[in-house]
Amino acid sequence: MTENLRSKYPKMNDILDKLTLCIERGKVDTNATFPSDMIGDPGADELTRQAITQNIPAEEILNKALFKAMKRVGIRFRDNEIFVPEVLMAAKAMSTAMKHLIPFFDQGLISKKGTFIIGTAAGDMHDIGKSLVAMIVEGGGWNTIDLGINVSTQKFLAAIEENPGCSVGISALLTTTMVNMENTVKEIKENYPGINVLVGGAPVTQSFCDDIGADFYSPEPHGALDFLNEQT
Ligand code: B12
Repeated sequence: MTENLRSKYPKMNDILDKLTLCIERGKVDTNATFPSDMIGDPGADELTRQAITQNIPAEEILNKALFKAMKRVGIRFRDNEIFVPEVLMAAKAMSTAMKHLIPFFDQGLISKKGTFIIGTAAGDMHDIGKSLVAMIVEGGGWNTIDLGINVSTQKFLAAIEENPGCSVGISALLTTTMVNMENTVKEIKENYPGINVLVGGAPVTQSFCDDIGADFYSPEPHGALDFLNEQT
């Protein structure tokens, strides 16, 4: 640990704790200038490589650092302690660390909890909230497929067909596209009754969720992750 980190976090002596902190704070690598109080410290990139070199099992790196950090990020975002830019930086650090773990997934040494497909309702170009949900859910250990914005019902159905047993998230930011969300939910429920459909976005409410027959509503991403984890 550098002097800088040691003085700030005197009890932090485990590499996984350091990695957790780097992801939570969005410290990508040594050269990163964000966050400013960690300039020059090793980041998620170096610490993940170091953990692998020290033969720490990939699953342990994932559970005790990456997922732990993103869980904290989700909770802090929910509680308004951090905001969109901090979540984006944490997600960047997380994906930097994940790149080193991909070979372990490929070898079947670690696995994801399930598949979560998410997209913004047809006609809706708003991206930010949907992407935050995707990042927090992915950071919670779910294989997350982001279909993007303006996603037609057909595209959702095709993705479900390709990923049996998945869960689906739909985001809408416009009152006009809430109607499209409703149609998509109906089609999904008619064709795949067992699939859980989560809905969200600024104009969406619990009563709207109930009315359209969706399974879960949350005003923030961590709620979605909790719901998905409860289903496993
Ligand atoms: C940024 C923005 C844009 C950007 C979008 C850029 C992008 N890459 O996303 C641009 C400029 C493109 C845009 C365009 C338009 N916009 Co706009 N936009 C906004 C704005 C300012 C912020 C939206 C946002 O990103 N919020 C931040 C994110 C983090 O919040 P969020 O999306 O709600 O997501 C959170 C939760 O809702 C939840 N969540 C979201 N999705 C999901 C999904 C699931 C499954 C779950 C569980 C949770 C969840 O988690 C997220 C994180 O906490 C809002 C105003 C506002 N303050 O909300 C207007 C707003 C949504 N826009 C509006 C309008 C009218 C438009 C336009 C029609 C404007 C125009 N005349 O062209 C177009 C529509 C284009 C289209 N067809 O979609 C209106 C909608 C009014 C309405 N009631 O329908 C708003 C409310 C502004 C206003 N007050 O008039 N917009």
